[in-house]
Amino acid sequence: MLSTIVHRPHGSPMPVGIWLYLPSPDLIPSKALAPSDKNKTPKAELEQIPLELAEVIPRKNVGKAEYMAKFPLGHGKIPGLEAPGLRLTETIAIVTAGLLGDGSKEQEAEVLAVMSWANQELIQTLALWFLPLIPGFSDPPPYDHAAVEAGKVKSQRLLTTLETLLEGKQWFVGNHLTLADIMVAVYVSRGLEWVLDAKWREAHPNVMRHFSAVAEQDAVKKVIPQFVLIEKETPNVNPYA
Ligand SMILES: N[C@@H](CCC(=O)N[C@@H](CS)C(=O)NCC(=O)O)C(=O)O
Repeated sequence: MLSTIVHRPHGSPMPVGIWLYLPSPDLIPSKALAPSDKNKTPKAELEQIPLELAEVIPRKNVGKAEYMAKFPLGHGKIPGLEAPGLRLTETIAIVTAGLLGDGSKEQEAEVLAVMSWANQELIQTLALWFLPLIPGFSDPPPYDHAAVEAGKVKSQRLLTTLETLLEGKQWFVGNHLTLADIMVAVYVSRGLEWVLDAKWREAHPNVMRHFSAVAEQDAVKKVIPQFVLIEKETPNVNPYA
């Protein structure tokens, strides 16, 4: 299983006693972290990295003050990683920290490119669409009907690109699962939970084939046994009105 990930040539295992600050189990996809294995993420599972997860939901004021004091650069956005002598925010830094083994520079660069696109473009754009429609936050993001519509249009454009890129391809880079696949699939899952409904899924077979292939990996299933897929797109209505 370890060989399916592109590794850093000079990496070393992360020491024990790592805390990864993630959203609460009542937010998907982290929801699934709770019942099966509270102390893992798919990447940690694949790489046998011991982790302890701390729940933080800044928008619900859960652990927010402590989190912000520990990770000022994060400005209340998760994730954050704490290890002996190390406090990190920024997803790309966190998921690439502690990778082991060897891997070609070319593939590593390709994996990083997809991860950066997923992290900076895909999830941030998708969030413009679905985040303001999520009920139950004590500190919700501002709702603006036109901004949500614009986020939807922009998301659809990115997802069309994803659909095209995945035509005839099982994995993003090379012939194996990499962190790029996990990251894209987990970010797509945020959309699937709230806005990418049954009709959308039918129209995007390549994205869904890729998503299912990642979701069916043992290491992913162990941490996220069940992704939540919405049947009907959450309408663009202020849930706090
Ligand atoms: N640049 C940061 C962005 C992190 C980020 O956007 N986190 C999202 C969750 S995936 C978040 O905390 N969103 C809550 C919000 O926007 O209020 C990174 O790469 O880690």
